[in-house]
Amino acid sequence: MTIIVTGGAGFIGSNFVFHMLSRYPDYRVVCLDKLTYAGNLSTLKGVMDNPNFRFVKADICDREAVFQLFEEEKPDIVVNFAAESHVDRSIEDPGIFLRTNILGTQTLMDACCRYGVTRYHQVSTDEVYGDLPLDRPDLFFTETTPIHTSSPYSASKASADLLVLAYHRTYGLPVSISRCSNNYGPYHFPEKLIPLMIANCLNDKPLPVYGDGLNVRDWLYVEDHCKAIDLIIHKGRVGEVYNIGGHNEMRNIDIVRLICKALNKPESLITYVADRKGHDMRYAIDPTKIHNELGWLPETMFKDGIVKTIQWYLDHREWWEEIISGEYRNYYEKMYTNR
Ligand code: NAD
Ligand code: TDX
Repeated sequence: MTIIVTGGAGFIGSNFVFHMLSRYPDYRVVCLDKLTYAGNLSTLKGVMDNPNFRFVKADICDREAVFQLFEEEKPDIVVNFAAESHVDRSIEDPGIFLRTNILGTQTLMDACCRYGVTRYHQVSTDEVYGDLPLDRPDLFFTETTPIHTSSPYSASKASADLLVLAYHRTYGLPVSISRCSNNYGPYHFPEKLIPLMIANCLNDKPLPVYGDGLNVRDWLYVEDHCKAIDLIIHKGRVGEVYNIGGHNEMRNIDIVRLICKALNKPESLITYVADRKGHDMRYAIDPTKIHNELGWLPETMFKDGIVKTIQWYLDHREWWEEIISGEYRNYYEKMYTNR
């Protein structure tokens, strides 16, 4: 069995590569990644010498490179994690999001059609459903909730989802889609809420909370997401969408306070800054379908996962310090100075 994992040098993709190599010692795992600002080869150093692993630097929009790789590897399964993934960057510069997230998906699926891939899996997001109001805790996203996007990022992911379903209907490509809630865990890029707050706390820097900090996200430990995708690509029904989430809703401000407490830093570091444009209020996934059909349930409770995650950032300072000392500094200044 050969699996191509795109975006495997990023946060969730790398965790998925580790999961697959250890769970299926007889599988070949090929990572295709452009190594954008969000991709890190150092993340994959522990598997580079594994004979079942191959890394290829390429853009999923580069037809020639993608078709060449499919010709060489004849993959059985393709799992597409490759994407521009940060909402704030999509607000500043939507173009690259449309290119990678939509046209890149098309290129991969064209190659899947040509080479008879038996499963194309699209890693999507709960953000395609838009947001829920804070005063309706009884409401959750199901797979039939209408698509209703807020940011260029979520619009690009929703467009890709529609294209994936169209390739299934029109060309008979055996596809599946998963829509997951917010992930956290090792190798999460420091531009995102949890790692940003951990890194800033450790450097005694202000903790920039958007708006009033009352927005709610539904957090899932990254390994649980990887296990869910593993189940879907092996046992999930073709042509179906599966929501993934662990009923773990938290307000942003409560996460930031928890991180301060865990690192023994004063809450006076918290700084309220201008809100994100179009900021979604609440995400909440109903994971009944994947539970009933595939028996998936999250295994890591947030109280344990966040302790493990904070410890990981303490133990891997060199990984994130290298990132935040490079080009990332310009990004941080642009996004946060005088905000
Ligand atoms: P990430 O930004 O950490 O990693 C993205 C990876 O894709 C990087 O390695 C990058 O180099 C690569 N990449 C970007 N453009 C590429 C291109 N044109 N060609 C090849 N590689 C390219 O992202 P992540 O947080 O790991 O998210 C992975 C996927 O999961 C995305 O599709 C995202 O939409 C989805 N998702 C993320 C979350 C979350 O909480 N992080 C939740 C639900 C869904
Ligand atoms: O500095 C910050 N301050 C702040 O208050 C940052 C970076 C974020 N926030 C808020 C915005 C959100 O309400 O924290 C919340 C989480 O923000 P992000 O980490 O940027 O994640 P989010 O916008 O929820 O999107 C994430 O989950 C869905 C991923 O980045 C997406 O790729 C995924 O699809």
